[in-house]
Amino acid sequence: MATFDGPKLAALRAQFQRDGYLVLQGYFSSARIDGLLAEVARLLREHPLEIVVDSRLTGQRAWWADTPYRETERHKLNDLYLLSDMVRGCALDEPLAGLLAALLQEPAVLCNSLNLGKGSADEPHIDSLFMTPRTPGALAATWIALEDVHADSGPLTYFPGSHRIPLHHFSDGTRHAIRGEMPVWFDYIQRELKARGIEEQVFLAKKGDVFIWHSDLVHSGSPIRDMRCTRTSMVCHYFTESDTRAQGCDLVPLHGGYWMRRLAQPVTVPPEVFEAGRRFPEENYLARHADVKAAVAAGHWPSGYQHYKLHGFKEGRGI
Ligand SMILES: O=C(O)CCC(=O)C(=O)O
Ligand SMILES: [Fe+2]
Repeated sequence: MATFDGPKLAALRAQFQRDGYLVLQGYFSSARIDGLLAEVARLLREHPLEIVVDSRLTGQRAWWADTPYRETERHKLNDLYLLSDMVRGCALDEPLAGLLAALLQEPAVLCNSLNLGKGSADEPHIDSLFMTPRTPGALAATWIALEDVHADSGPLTYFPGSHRIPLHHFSDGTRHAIRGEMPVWFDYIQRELKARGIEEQVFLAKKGDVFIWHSDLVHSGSPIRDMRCTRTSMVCHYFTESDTRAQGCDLVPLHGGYWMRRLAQPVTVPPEVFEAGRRFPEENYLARHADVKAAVAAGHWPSGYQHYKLHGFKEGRGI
């Protein structure tokens, strides 16, 4: 098992500050990764109505039970960490959690996980555009290779040192992406990368390698040249303890860090689905919509489900 003593941690931190990323070769053993893959398969079998999936083919978000084209593996399985001790145990593996704390300069809070069966083909971006930390820079990501990466599978790419490019501000004054303004961000970043002579690097990972990147490091899932190639991986994001406490998040301690206990991403499905015998997740719906919860408590609605059926679905409220 990898361990990081004081001098090693300091050296890794200096490297991360300079380059915006770290590679931990062979951090996880092959057996550990096999255990994680078996756990993912088990979760899909046992929790098809809890796992929220973004399909790369249809652009739709749905529960695994309702995900079309499952066999293509072109989807992101969101937040398996919410359901699994083993996933949390890998994302906050003890030495890794210590390293993340050294990089973030305070305990790391695991706040999402994504499991991919294929390359993401994500355009170059920085994660702080979409998961904008309260404190600039207070976000890190880990990327775990669950198999050896083939050059044609759409490997992860990154731009060393690009995290030092000053952050772009959108027209509302924030650092959070506005979809229609992304071409402006893209032009800005291309210009800055060119001016600094920063070139794209391809990460041809081996099973068990871990890549850690900074909140503002430019990276991408390169185009997939051979659609038959899988590229099984797990990505996790971490905010800091002080930022998440300031936002009132529910934090559960693990290995010197925390994982954020929260609801899964919201999904909308036609209410008829629940007439056919599927259980409506009443508690989640009420927890997500305080106004409905209050209306049910006051007797204005018999249940959250009745509200969803008559209004919530049409209003686009998530379950
Ligand atoms: O695995 C990849 O291709 C990149 C995923 C990514 O950029 C992310 O989850 O932030
Ligand atoms: Fe990303």
